[in-house]
Amino acid sequence: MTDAPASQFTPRVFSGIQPSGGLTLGNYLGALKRFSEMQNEGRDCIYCMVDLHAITVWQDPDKLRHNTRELTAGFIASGVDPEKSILFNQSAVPEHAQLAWIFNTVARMGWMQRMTQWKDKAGKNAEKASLGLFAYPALMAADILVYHATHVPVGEDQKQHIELTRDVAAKFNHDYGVDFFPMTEPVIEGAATRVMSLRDGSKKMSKSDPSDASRINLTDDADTIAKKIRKAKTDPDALPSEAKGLEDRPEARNLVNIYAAFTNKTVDQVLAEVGGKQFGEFKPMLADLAVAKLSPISTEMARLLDDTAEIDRILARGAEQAREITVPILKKTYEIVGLVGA
Ligand code: AQP
Repeated sequence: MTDAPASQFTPRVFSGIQPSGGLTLGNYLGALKRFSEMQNEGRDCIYCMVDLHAITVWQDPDKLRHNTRELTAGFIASGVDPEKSILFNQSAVPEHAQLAWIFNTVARMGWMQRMTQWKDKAGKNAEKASLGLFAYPALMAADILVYHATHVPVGEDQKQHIELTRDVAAKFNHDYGVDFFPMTEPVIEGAATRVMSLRDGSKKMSKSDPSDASRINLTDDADTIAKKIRKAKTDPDALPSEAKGLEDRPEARNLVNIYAAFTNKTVDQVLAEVGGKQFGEFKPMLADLAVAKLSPISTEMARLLDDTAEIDRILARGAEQAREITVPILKKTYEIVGLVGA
């Protein structure tokens, strides 16, 4: 009665993105592009602006409001259709935080201390980090399990948090002698599950990196995108003709992965086309491709952001739809735990 396989549950996809800054190419290729593909495969999809996660590090309130609406516009402009998927912000569905409290009592301190994102973000200053940042993975487990979600599309960096979500579900099921929460499966697919910084091939591209040159923002104009790619760190060698030749060349591998993800090709297929080329020739090809793929998204985001009232309406409707699922699951959880009056 501990490991309720995802296959016993109605298939349901859940994922989220923090409104902690502007969207990056990493968020697009690692998450958003996959989100709209899964929706178009006819799956039952729920996507969330995880604003409660964002405030685990300081956010200026006005910027947080703006970023939440901009992120919503980014989802829609990337192909997530609010008529097909449920789209909302986390704080508007209180069951996420309520279930997270229960999971705070299930998860163990040692589990949280082992999370690499906690170690990276709290760094040497763990004493000064917020309690919320430490408990972040328990809230993430609640985000997923309050829908009994069976599949979570994420980038490689979130794999450890999904494993922790499975640990929380298994311990809850075991402690209370039930098969209530599923063993959610991560979906980590494609050539760009870990897009790296353009300035340092060993670091993830991130919206909160202090260097703007390290990332491509979805709101960057064509000239800025081309300039950032032209200036991306590389090595002096020509591109190899097989993926094996990219081992120990993290910056070269990153640019080829990005090209492959945009064209839905494998790295070997891309290298069969561009192997032997110098970066002086490959970078303009990549820049043209990135501009062609991202410009329509940034134009559509700007158009959507002209009408914030409409964005707020979409979020409010999504929250109502989400609560049709979360209210009964939280009620049942309270009953299992023995909380009176649920
Ligand atoms: N560089 C990346 N490559 C592939 N996927 C990525 N994701 C983020 N960066 C990359 C995926 O995007 C989704 C949303 O991530 P998030 O915003 O909730 O948090 P994050 O992973 O911490 O992203 P950032 O950009 O690094 O945000 P900050 O700087 O605020 O911490 C996830 O599926 C993630 O895997």
